[in-house]
Amino acid sequence: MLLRPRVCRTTRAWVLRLGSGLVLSLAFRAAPPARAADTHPTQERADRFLALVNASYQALYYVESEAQWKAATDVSPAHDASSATAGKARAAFVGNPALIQETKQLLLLRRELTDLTIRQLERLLLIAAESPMTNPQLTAARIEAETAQNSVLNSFEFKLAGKTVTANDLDNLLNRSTDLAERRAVWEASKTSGPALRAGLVKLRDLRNGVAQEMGYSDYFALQVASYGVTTDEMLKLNDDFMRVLQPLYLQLHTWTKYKLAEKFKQPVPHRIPAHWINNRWAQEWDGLSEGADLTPFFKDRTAEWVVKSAETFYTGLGFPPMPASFWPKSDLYPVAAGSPRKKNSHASAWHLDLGSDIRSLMSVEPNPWWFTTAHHELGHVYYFMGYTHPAVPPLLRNGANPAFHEGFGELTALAAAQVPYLKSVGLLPADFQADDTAFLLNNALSPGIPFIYWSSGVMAHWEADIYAKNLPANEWNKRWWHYVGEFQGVEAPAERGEEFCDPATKTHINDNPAFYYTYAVAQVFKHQLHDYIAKKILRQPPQNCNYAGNREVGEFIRKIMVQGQTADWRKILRDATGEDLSTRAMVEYYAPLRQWLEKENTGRPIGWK
Ligand code: X8Z
Ligand code: ZN
Repeated sequence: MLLRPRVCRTTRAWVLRLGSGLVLSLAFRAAPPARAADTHPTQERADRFLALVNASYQALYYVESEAQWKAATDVSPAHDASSATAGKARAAFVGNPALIQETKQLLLLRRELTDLTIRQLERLLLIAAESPMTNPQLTAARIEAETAQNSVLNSFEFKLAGKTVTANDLDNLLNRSTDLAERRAVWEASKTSGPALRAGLVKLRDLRNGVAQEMGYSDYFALQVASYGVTTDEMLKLNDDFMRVLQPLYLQLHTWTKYKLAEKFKQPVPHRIPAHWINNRWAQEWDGLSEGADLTPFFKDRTAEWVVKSAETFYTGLGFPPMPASFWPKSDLYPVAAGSPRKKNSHASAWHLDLGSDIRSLMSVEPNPWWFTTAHHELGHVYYFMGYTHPAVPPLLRNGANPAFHEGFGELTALAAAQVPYLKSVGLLPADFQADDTAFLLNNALSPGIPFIYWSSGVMAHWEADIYAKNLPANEWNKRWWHYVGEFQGVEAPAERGEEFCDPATKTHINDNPAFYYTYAVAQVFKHQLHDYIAKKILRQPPQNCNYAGNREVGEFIRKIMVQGQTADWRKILRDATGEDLSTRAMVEYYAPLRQWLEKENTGRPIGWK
């Protein structure tokens, strides 16, 4: 949990049975293994050290991941206790002061080391910084507090009118209810986990900051952005730039949406959109408003199993191997049967348990468009795990080039699977389906598309920076949260929300993947760059209307990025693949045709909420 908390277990893995010719045939260019005759003594020292560290890290990682998997899929005091114990065992190794000291000493001699070696050592310091045993009491306290928080989060029971409801139930109700009183009750029920999680989060803020400070970081946010090689201010500026560039489109979408919702609910047009009018519990995406692109009816005869299988077919069609056979029996893919006492985490995640071939996903898939998208996202992670699991990538570097690459592959998969020609080719849409291109582009812009940026780059990034980097007093947390929701998203709570609620804590990541969420915004931008390249340069089709299905050249393009894992700087990997630095260009171009349409629709309406 501590290394890379649970949402997408992007750091976990090892020697996948490279069953596929595809993965084996890689033209992988890592640093060549050093030969005894010409190896410098410092390099030899580092090689011996890293051989031991990689093997032990991988072994302890598996023990911890297995314990965390049990705790997340079947919450119980015994599973929590095992998870905390396994976490402490791993910390005792990766955070060991002798290990930290040797890593630092070797890094002082970096001129005598290969690039691959330096990358492993730097990564090791980041891993150690999550659980530094220079302060064993602090690290143990953090592990215990993280475990306790996950236990509350994963076993929380939502109640609606006195009855227990699942997260899927809440989402399904918000998707279909047109009764504002009912919607408000559902929305309020969805916020009841906040007070239960508040005390734990207050405690964790201090423990996380304390742990980060132990290794010289100013705070926990600074430690997390270090995996991109940037500072907190640089990361916030990057995200603010995304919002600035997309602002004209967002204001048009916001205006169109509030008029649409006011009409739907027969209400006056508000300045800001009431949160319970939107289907998503946090208004992070605005589903269900573009009727011409509603795929719900096409899932009527589909099963949840088909949904997951279709995501695997997306990849096998591109020339990737099937997932390891153990994925199916070991994963936990579907909702817990009604009436079962078992409690499991309700948020989708992908896990690389042994940094090898034990790859699993935790979901609660139902046959609907939302889970179709999410299953494709999760399998994007799975195929990245598989891609960088080979001998040329040491376990320490079996990870996304940066965290946004991982989320970006998930989102790229989801975007590609949302294209009309693709949906026809897999038979979800009938071959003679007459698509309204604008409706589909609008749907994409609403979910996840553009509002998501104001949620991720705006509310989530700034609020977490405030609590970690600026130590915002806990009695101001909820006020600041709703201030940002109003400022960035143009959304408001149905009524005043006092400090007792702790609404940010209702979002999974705030608890179990802290100071990470800006990653999803960077992933959106990155996803569009890859998609733009694939559509224009490989498929030679319009990015808004293209079909990846069965194209081996697309598979090869994706694979070449995936196989590198974290063995090269992410900026170089991106530039080598697309010829570009990180840029919103492709994202802006993707939605350009929609902006004109929205401007026409919004003629005469006041734009925005200020
Ligand atoms: O958490 C996720 C994935 C798992 S990494 C399902 N996502 C974010 C969220 O749900 O808030 C995907 C996009 C945003
Ligand atoms: Zn993900």
